[in-house]
This record gives sequence, C-alpha cells and structure tokens, in this order.
Amino acid sequence: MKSSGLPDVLPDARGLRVALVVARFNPQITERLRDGARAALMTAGAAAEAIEEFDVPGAFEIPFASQALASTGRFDAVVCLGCLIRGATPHFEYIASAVSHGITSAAAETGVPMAFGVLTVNTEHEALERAAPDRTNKGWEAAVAALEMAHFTRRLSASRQEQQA
Ligand code: DLZ
Repeated sequence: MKSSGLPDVLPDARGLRVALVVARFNPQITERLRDGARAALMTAGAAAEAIEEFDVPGAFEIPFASQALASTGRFDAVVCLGCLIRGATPHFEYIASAVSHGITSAAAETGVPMAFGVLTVNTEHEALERAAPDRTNKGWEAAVAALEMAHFTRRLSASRQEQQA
C-alpha cells in the first residue's frame, strides 16, 4: 500500500493554471519543494506560463496569499509550500495549526483546490529527506494532489452545468 495517496498515473496538467505560493522561511528547503512542484507540473504537461510563483515571508502568510490569488479566478489550483521545523520554531504548534486551518478555509471559501505542501518536521534533516529531487519530494506530491483536485472541481462543475441545461 502506498503512503503518499498519489494516483498511479500523473493527472494531465495541460490547460490548467496553477499558482505556487512559496514561503521564504527555511529557503534551503522551500526552494527544493518549489522545484519538486514545478517538475511535477511540467512533467504532467503544464505550460511554463501557466505556472505562476508567489513568494511570501513565512508559512503563516500562505493562507492569506492563497485566498487572495484564488479569488482572482485566474487559477485552477494553488500549491502551498512551506517548512516549519519544530526544534527551531518556538511557537511551532500555533503556526502549524493556523496554516493548516487557514488553507482549508481559503479553499472552502473560494472553491479553488489548495494542496498542503507545508512540511511540519522535528529537524532540518527530516525536512531535507522530504525535499529530495525525486517523486518523494513533498512539493511534487502537493502539485500532483492539486492537479487531481483541479480535475475533480472541473468534473463537478461540468456535471452541474449539464444538470442545469
Ligand atoms: C516566526 C517564524 C518562525 C519562528 N518559524 C517559522 C518556520 O519554521 N517556518 C516558517 O515558514 N515561518 C516561520 N516563522 C515566520 C512566520 O511564518 C511569519 O512569517 C512571521 O511570524 C510574520 O508573520
């Protein structure tokens, strides 16, 4: 049994517009998550110009930026990328909780799927393990989840339109 929950086949990213929201805190990790997310989207067929990247200071700012971007109507999905390290972050629990709840609310309020690519780890070593340059990279995984949910949202909206026709 796989632990990632990812589909066996990469969802098709052609025609989808995706925002990457990347926290600058712990950049040695978040840049790798960003690279992983980009690699997944490009491998899935996304056009380079369909991927837009937005940096924010830290993970705490991710929900606000994601909601603002989703509200523009320009994106089919948002990939949220950040890194919280317990040992180095005294109020780790508060930030982690605010970020996860904030992203959940932002997606629910806008109707735009948002993938959670925010690492919550004990050490930098654990973070590096989750940011390897391969398909185990959590940025890659978040991007694939975002694509899958973008398709889900499109299917749902198409079936609603059919019912109304
Ligand atoms: C302040 C802070 C701390 C202590 N640790 C982290 C962290 O591990 N990861 C992260 O992304 N951001 C951290 N921040 C910054 C907050 O997310 C936020 O940017 C600031 O509190 C300003 O609102």
